[in-house]
Amino acid sequence: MIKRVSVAFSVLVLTIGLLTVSSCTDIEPKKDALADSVKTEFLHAWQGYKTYAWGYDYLKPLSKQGANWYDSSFVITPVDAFDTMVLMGLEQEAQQAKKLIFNKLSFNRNISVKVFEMNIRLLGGLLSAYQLDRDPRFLQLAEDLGRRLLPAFSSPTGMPYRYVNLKTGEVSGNISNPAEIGTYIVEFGTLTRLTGDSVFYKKAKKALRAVYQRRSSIGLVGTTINVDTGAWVDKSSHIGAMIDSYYEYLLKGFRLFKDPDLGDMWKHSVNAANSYLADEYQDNLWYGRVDMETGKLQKPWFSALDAFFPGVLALDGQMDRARALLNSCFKMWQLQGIEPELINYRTMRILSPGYPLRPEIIESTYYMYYFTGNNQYREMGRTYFKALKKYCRTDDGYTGLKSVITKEKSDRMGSYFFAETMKYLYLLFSDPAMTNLSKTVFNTEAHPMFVDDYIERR
Ligand code: DMJ
Repeated sequence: MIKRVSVAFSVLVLTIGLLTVSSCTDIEPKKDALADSVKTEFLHAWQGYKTYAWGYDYLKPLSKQGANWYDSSFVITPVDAFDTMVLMGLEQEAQQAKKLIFNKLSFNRNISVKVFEMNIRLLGGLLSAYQLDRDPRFLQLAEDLGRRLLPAFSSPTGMPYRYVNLKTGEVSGNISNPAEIGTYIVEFGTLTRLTGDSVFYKKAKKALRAVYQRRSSIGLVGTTINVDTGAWVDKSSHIGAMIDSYYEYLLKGFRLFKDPDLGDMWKHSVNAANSYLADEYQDNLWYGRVDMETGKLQKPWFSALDAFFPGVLALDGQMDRARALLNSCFKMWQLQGIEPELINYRTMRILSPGYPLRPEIIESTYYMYYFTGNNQYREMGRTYFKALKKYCRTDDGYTGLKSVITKEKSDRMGSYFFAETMKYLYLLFSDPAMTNLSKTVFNTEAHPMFVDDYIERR
């Protein structure tokens, strides 16, 4: 039985899965020295946030000041960073973050927020924090937020509006997309498990299903949809921005809750994606942008966000595809020594040159290493880490790039750098037994949720 401690560092290895040793421990289980270097760099970034942005949503590392998403702060960086600190064993920093969260975070505010982002970063972060730390205030905040997001799901189709006012429940934004509609089941389902109130799971599942039911005759979904009428607005189909985590949550929802409906939806959806989006070009596997009705290729484009897909394929056991697609992603990274936002994979021309510290390629590399133990993936990780330090490190943290060609820096250290980029790098270099992916599901912001071990610990 797990003992409650101030911040549950000793709990962590138990919770994330050391007790139930992962399947790949016999392959290459050892921790790499780079895990400690990643931790050092995490601390460097956190120090920058503390010095210049304490209490704000995120740090602008070049102008050395904090900034918020809305008129006032939701302390998004500390919430996103907390479970990574726990994972890294940074007790003091986690205590600082925790104190700040409880001092500053409240949701009773007359602000219209983006439902998707509040869910993946804040609700996801608070739920993981609660499951790791057991301080009931994390769960109280999570439940309060969850209830304030519920009015978003009041559309005639059950698909959520994009924005909701946290105080009044007023909604807006009826042209949404599969990702912003279908990325709730992991967090809302966990909230149902922890509170016993089924409303969260039901709303999230209804929304996911509403997208799925509107798939085309060949099984694909489009980019934008009207949540009032259920009519598609943009019928371009792909695995990138605005669709990505819809796929991710079909599989992860199934793994977390063992709900066969989600498993069926995932199976049919991924089969359609593999049939119509996959594009083998000059011996490299990519996933392109096609018409959802005909499957006809519209744009041979691949984005940094699409690089989450090898990880999801690996989680589903589709290792050959996962391996091939990650190799393509790595080629994209190597074009300029760090990953551009968007390329044409047939010409290998860069269409959008920014790099906002994205984690997806690192996330997929972590999954591949976890499942194969092949050192090739740690080598990829070394390449990412070296490039991050070379191009994105500043005196006071890390920042994105405006252009991977010129390497000119932008001025933002988004909270997902702490939640995802550093966490997946750390996990990649840590003993794989630190996590047990048959017991743990990371939400799309890399906040861990646990399959079956937390109800009895409540
Ligand atoms: C994160 O906030 C989440 O991973 C989301 O699903 C999309 N991508 C960003 C980071 O790139």
